[in-house]
Amino acid sequence: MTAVNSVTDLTREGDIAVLTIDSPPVNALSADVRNGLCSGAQQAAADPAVKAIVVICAGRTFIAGADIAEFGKPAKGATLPEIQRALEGAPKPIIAAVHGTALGGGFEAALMCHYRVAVPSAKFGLPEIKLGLIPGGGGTQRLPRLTGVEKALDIILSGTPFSAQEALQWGVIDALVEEGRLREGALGFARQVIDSRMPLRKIRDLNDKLEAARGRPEIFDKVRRDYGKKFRGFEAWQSALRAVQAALDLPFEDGMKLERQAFLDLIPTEQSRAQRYVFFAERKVWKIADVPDDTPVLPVRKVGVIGAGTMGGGISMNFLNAGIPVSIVETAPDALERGIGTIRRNYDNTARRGRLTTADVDARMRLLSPVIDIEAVSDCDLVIEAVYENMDVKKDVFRKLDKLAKNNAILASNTSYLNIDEIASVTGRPESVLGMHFFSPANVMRLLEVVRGAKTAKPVVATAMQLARKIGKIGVLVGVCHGFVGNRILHQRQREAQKLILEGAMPWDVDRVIYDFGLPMGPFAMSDLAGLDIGWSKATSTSSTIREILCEMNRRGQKTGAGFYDYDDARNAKPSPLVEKIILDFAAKKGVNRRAISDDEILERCIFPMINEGTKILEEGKAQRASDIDVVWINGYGWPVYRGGPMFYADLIGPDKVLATLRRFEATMGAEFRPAPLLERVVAEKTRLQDL
Ligand code: 3H9
Repeated sequence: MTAVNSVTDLTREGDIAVLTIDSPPVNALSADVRNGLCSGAQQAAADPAVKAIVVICAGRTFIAGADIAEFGKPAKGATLPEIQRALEGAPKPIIAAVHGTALGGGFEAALMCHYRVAVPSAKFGLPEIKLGLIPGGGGTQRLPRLTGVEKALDIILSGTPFSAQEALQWGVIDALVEEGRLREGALGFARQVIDSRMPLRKIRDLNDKLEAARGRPEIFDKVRRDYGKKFRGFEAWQSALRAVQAALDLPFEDGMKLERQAFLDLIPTEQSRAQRYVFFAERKVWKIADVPDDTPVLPVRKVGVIGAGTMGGGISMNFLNAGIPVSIVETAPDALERGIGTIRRNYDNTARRGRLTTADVDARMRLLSPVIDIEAVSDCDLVIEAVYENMDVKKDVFRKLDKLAKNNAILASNTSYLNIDEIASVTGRPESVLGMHFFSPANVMRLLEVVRGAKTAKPVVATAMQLARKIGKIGVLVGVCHGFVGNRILHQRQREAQKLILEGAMPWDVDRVIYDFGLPMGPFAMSDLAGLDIGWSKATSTSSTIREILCEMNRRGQKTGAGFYDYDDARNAKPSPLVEKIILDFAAKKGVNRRAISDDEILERCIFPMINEGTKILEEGKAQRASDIDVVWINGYGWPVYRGGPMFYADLIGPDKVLATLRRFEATMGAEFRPAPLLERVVAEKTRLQDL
């Protein structure tokens, strides 16, 4: 064995050279890996005893892409054209042997090889679009030549990996080899290449699939239609379309140049910087300063869910999907039946869309035990309370759970605002209590706030985080405070939105600004969707807010066909002249002198207090790091990923600007805008919020 460099070595098996890359954790194409790949291939090619070369990776995966952490830094090491010359231009056949995930630049390197083999569990993909980029190593030029333009566009724009079986079917790989025996399989394939004198197959020379798409602009029109909505606000996808178009229109080398330039142009954009930041942020959330990775976790074999309402049902589905049995508890049989019916219907709908088989649905439903008696959760390892949001009701449930739950069971509350420590205080085991705050719809939304109480034990925290991962959520550890991280910040925006419509804006003005900023909907459309009557009661309503007035008029949101907006039968929203009048009358009654409010003010009034609240949360230690706050807002509230989350966004526009604006607002509108001392410090020290 010869070491090519610190991460690559070369061995020989008879007349076949094996170039192995070993750069944990994911063999990303760092400068060292690029150098090793390049010189290793050159050395093997120069060896007269070698007739074919296998490129393979050690560890858990084939090259999983470029090293994202290197982007934006001065270029070092072998360039892509050099790698291309060393692989595709090699005078001897090169075979890529793939296991794990061949993604991005890793997949592109495999496409530079003459042949590809993979184990059945391998996956392939071009996820660059998720980083605000396009493939920059020839993916947009080579893939369409293999799969055809339509399939390639789908792979590039969705960024979703595909299986080795699909790769074989679409002509992306040449053979599947036995699982666990990649090296032997690849060597066997190489032998065949040598013995049958198979040619040096270069994808760049293939033309048939491109020919089939030439003169068919409707392919691109359809993709624009299909992806237009998904990519609202995103920039990179247009470059991806142009690059694939170039594969059709330009000679290969010119297409490569166009792709490369577009890739390089995207690297420094705010969108790509934000998306790369989010990539790392979503991986940092799992790291908890004082709960090391080796903290023991408690086995969770069975889960109890108290409450079969919308939240309880959605929460249960997460565990059923992961194969964990659930006992779901309601006090009344009809409520229980309704809850179970909703779960069944949700699954049936998914099956109708082809995303589950009926057998899958049945298997999940078999794991669900509907029960009336709370005693039934006494054998559960985790019990999640999802009852009415009221401290007394919750305390009552926890008193019962304390009596009947087994030793060491984790007792979790799904509260969205209430004090976990107070809830824990009614039990004799506060160390086993924590919050698991799911977001509605709980079976769909990716975010889970794991709320750590003052006494929550470390293994309990570690278990909740591990479970989050197991059920496909992104778990973010937060501390006890009103509304935790997400809703506490949301409150700032909601308050300003309400003030703005009194001062001069209309709900649809505020919503338009927030929507155009990139969120899925504005605060008023969101209220209409959720129902204006959450927490409202007719008995105590005194027409003291616009919301109360609307509820009193039975304008309670989409479900009643009217709220801040009027809705038609298809639930399309229209600005309501009646609501406009209600707002004007209400403002007049309050003696408010309405004024024109600019879109800029709407945005700053809604967003800057959120940023300020984020820094307060950090000051108080209720979130571990600024990027966790961003992960919460991206995954729980639809903050556009291309703006990186509120804290990252503050850095983009400048913390000094945020501070100055808050000070100006404070001077005219009061203490709600008073800047957090931490924000002042960041500005004074010229540091970044995202690094907190
Ligand atoms: C690209 O290739 C551009 C080209 O077209 C043009 C130029 C050639 N770079 O996710 P995990 C780290 S763009 C640097 O927890 P899993 C990650 O931060 C790139 N670091 O594991 C984490 O570090 P830590 C296209 C990376 O098993 C550790 O590895 N490729 C990279 O759940 C483990 O990661 C992609 O976008 C990277 N490329 O999933 C693929 N990838 O331990 C991105 C991972 O310190 N990667 N790390 O927290 C993934 O999708 C997943 O990481 C993967 C493994 C599926 C590979």
